[in-house]
Amino acid sequence: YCLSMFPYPSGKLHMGHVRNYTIGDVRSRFKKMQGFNVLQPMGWDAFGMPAENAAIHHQVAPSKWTYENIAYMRKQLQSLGFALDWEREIATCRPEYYRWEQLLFTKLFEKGIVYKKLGTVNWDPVDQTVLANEQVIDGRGWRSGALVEKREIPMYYFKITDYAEQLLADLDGLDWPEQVKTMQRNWIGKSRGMTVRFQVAADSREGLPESHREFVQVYTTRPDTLMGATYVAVAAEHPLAAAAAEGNAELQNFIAECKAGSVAEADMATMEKKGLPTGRFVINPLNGERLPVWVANYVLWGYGDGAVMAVPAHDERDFEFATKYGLPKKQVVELIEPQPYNEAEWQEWYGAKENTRLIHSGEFDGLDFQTAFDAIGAKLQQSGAGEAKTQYRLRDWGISRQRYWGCPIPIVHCDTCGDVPVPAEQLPVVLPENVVPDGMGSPLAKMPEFYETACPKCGGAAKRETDTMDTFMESSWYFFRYMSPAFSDGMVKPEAAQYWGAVDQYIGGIEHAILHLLYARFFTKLMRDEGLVKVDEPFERLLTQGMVVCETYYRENADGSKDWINPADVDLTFDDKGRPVSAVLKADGLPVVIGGTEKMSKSKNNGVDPQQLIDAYGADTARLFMMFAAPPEQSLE
Ligand code: OVT
Repeated sequence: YCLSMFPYPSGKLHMGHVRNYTIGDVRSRFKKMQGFNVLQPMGWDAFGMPAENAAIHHQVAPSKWTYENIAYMRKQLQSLGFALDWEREIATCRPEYYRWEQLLFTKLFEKGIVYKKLGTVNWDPVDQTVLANEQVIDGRGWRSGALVEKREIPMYYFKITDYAEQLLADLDGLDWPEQVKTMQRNWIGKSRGMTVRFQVAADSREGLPESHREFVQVYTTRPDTLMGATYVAVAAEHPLAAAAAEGNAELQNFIAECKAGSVAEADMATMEKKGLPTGRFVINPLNGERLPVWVANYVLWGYGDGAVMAVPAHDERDFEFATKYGLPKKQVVELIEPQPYNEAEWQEWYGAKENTRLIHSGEFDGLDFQTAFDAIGAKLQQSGAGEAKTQYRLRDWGISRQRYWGCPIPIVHCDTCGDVPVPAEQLPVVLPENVVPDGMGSPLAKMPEFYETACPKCGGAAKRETDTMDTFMESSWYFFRYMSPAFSDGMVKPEAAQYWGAVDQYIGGIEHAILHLLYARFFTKLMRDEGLVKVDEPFERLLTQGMVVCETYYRENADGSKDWINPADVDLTFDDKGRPVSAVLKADGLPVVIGGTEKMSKSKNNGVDPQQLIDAYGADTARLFMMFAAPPEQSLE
């Protein structure tokens, strides 16, 4: 079973596709010539925002746009002569496909593996719509330009955290690039650490709710540095922050600012760290020291306890924060071969856990990391101030999207019976096609003919869920569907699943190293636990192909902005090593600037259309070029 990642039907094939599918075809042919019975299917990852965006721009229904793109791209793939089994073609936007995803969803909902909770989304107050993270540009909606707000709305989640340990452990047995396995390990982020409770000082309890009156609880992977804690930082949403903000306008404004900020993980990592003191204090359980509590924008609510202990001397982020706000740094770990400790500048070894010993830590002085971890842990446990805890960085997977072009979530909301999963015999919940979204709100939520229904339990008037699923849902099991694409009794025919097992060779871009590959692994385990398949892992071997890159060309405008020029519109002169030395625009013969070599993209307008290559030189030449010009894992010019 040789599989290349199936394409989004975005319009026409690009060089990344041609490369991906050529590599797969070569591999398939090789195994065929060795006498294997090879399965090499193709299909379409057909739901998603590009179809909705096209609909908004060109006033065409997402379904029409999608089916036309599929027809065109299928023709292109056929003209390239790939040995694909077209009888197994699937499109994920077809009810015959997504009904099985809906069935699995309802079964998992009944088991509690799918559940509902409040989640935070980006809200565009002008377009009255939820925005995906990539639709928020500098804190503003991409269409309206309005300042984006955060909103809490009910959403459905998959309990992927229940599978964190398996997802981590099973990586060891996979024949995958080590780099991809490392990325998955880091994403899952298993850590051994400790829960520590700092008592709230007697004079700092005013206005605190019962649940948070006694302690501020934190999680740390470095309990050995507890004596070096110099402050505690809490999230803007923490009850202590709220209590401290009573009558403190500055703090109130700061809290509001934090709450409005981005929820995207990438933004959290790069944003400027800011904070304000609350005027409240907690007590270090190890030495009784009084520590100030700060509100900080880098501490997330809904992530652990929404509070962290800060050890500026041994944590780079705390170091940065303490330097900025003049908070003390207290060194409590030193290298066994001592090095001078400089309070002004961070050194790599400050965070070290090896070849170190504790200092300025009283009875724990001289201990190495592990001994200190255990000894401090025992002491905290004795006094009830903490205990060891293994934690994962992985969060549950929120799959609700307030979008039209996606798989409907098969839930009915009934005032009497609550959230009722749609019974199997009433599936699929069909997405109405031929709808042209206008970018304002969710189209399904404006269609009573879709959402008005009867409760499957009590028969009373009820309302269908109008959110659709994350498109990563469809790509999490398509490789099983290819095994029996027309099976009308479930996701996959048992005999077919038995025969094909797992994908032997999977091929695709490195951009899917984390999410797609993790979700597909998770789905495989869910399907296994439902008795649908027998394998633990979906992809035995993985090849991550390199990027297709090209020079960029541009002219600079008076205001410093750049007009990117497509390589097809440029004439080049080369040096004796074949490197381009000068470039002119074909249209006017005047020079253009040669920029760097970068991944082909729309934004840099440096994509070379593979169709031109095929038309000029033929499919064989295009394919041969893809294979010889660079090793598959490396970038290709
Ligand atoms: C191309 C690969 C992809 C993937 C496959 C399909 C691109 C490699 C990066 N439906 C999902 C998807 O990714 C997969 C699903 C399993 C989740 C380029 C890009 C530049 C190409 C370019 C040229 C000109 C203009 C713009 C871009 N890459 N390398 N070079 N679908 O349709 O996007 O990772 O394996 O084939 O890609 S997909």
